[in-house]
Amino acid sequence: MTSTSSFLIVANRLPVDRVGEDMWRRSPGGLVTAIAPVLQRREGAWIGWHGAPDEHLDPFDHDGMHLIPVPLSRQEVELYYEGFSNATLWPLYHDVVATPVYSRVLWDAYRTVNERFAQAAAEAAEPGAVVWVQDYQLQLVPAMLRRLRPDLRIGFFLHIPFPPGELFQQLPWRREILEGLLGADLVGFQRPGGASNFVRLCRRMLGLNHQKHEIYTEDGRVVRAGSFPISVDFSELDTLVREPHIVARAKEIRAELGEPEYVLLGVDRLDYTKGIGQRLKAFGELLADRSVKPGEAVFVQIATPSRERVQAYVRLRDSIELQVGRINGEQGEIGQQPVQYLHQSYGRDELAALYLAADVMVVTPLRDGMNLVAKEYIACRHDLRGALVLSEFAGAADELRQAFMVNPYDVDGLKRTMLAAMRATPHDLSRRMRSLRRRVATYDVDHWAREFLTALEA
Ligand code: GDG
Repeated sequence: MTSTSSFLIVANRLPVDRVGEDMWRRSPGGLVTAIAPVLQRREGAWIGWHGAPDEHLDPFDHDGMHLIPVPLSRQEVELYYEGFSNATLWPLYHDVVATPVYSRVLWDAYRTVNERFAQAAAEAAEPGAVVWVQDYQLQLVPAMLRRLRPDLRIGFFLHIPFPPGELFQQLPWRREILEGLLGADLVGFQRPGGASNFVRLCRRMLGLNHQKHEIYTEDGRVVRAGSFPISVDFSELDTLVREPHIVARAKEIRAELGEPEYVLLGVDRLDYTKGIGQRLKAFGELLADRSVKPGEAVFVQIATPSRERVQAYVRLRDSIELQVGRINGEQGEIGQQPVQYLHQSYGRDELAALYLAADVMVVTPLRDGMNLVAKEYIACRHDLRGALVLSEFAGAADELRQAFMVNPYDVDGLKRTMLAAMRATPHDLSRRMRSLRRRVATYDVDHWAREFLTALEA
């Protein structure tokens, strides 16, 4: 019998990575940074997969957090995680920019694994506990958990976009997903549009009445939907980039790149939703038509390896690497490659130094729940220099109005905007950056977690 907690996080992954036999390190990333302090304060527990298939682990403590591992078999990783989560839901929720796979075998695995997470949460929660379920991999958990434990207060937050009905209706299990989410007391989305899509679908598909964002369920409950835009730990990044070793490293990066006039930067998981091909195409054309002179600018693209066993990601990698090779082959010179492509992941410090070294941060997703990279860049630019080029299709576009906004599907528009960002005056840049920083400093990740939990417990 494990001990029970009054506050639980349920997420696909535990907030730790293994760094050796029984040695763990807190994973990087906003969610963990945001939630860890809340968890420590409330002596809560985190339920999630520990990252290794076919392995059962007992609950353990790390860094003041109680962690409860949920086992997944190798086949479940393939069917539930790589399959239904990342080959069905991920593309469907991102405007079908890749074709979703609809397979009953994948769905069955998704249901089975969601049931296991719900069971684990039901066992770990003390009477009346608050349970916060995270993201698209676990959309059935709220209803499954409520069936097991009607006494709990259950919140759900979706980190990715929630699509309009025209797309969502493709899903053969659309009713089951909506009913799964309705098990929560509060369903949170990144943008107001996601919340409205959800409410409308509940009316249209399930015939439920609602008033604004309060939905009345058949069992007489009221489920609230709302938007809670996630953010970054502004002050942590702001402090980090002022450290001498980061400042020195940023200078060194520019020197290693050959002291170009402009450094452009992209930082993304290698994912087809991020619009990496679109921005490279625009940059390649700027070089080809000599709007940007040889040697004048370098584009650094960090593409962190991601979901490498999912077919669409294998194809994407090939196509990006072909594109980079073409641009460098046609526009480069000996000792001078206009695109520096790095298919690797980096430590926090190196990333911060890159943000500080970049004149233009290029964030061009075709669809994105929020996009934390855009906010991280802003948090790092206390010097009020640097330009953010930002896609209209990122959740962050709602808040970051002073960025150089683009439609990533419009190559000419993208070229014009990237050039405008490069050529902007210091006065224009500092005016924009000051206002962007005010926004991100006020609405940081701590604000996000507090807003959600206050609404859930109200
Ligand atoms: C999902 C939604 C939503 C990237 N490479 C490295 C590295 N990163 C870090 C970035 C940033 C995070 O990963 C990526 O966050 P994003 O928000 O940009 O994108 P997703 O991974 O797609 O996140 C998204 C988010 O959830 C939160 O709700 O905003 O819309 O898709 O923090 O810095 N970090 C390190 N090394 C790398 O190489 N250390």
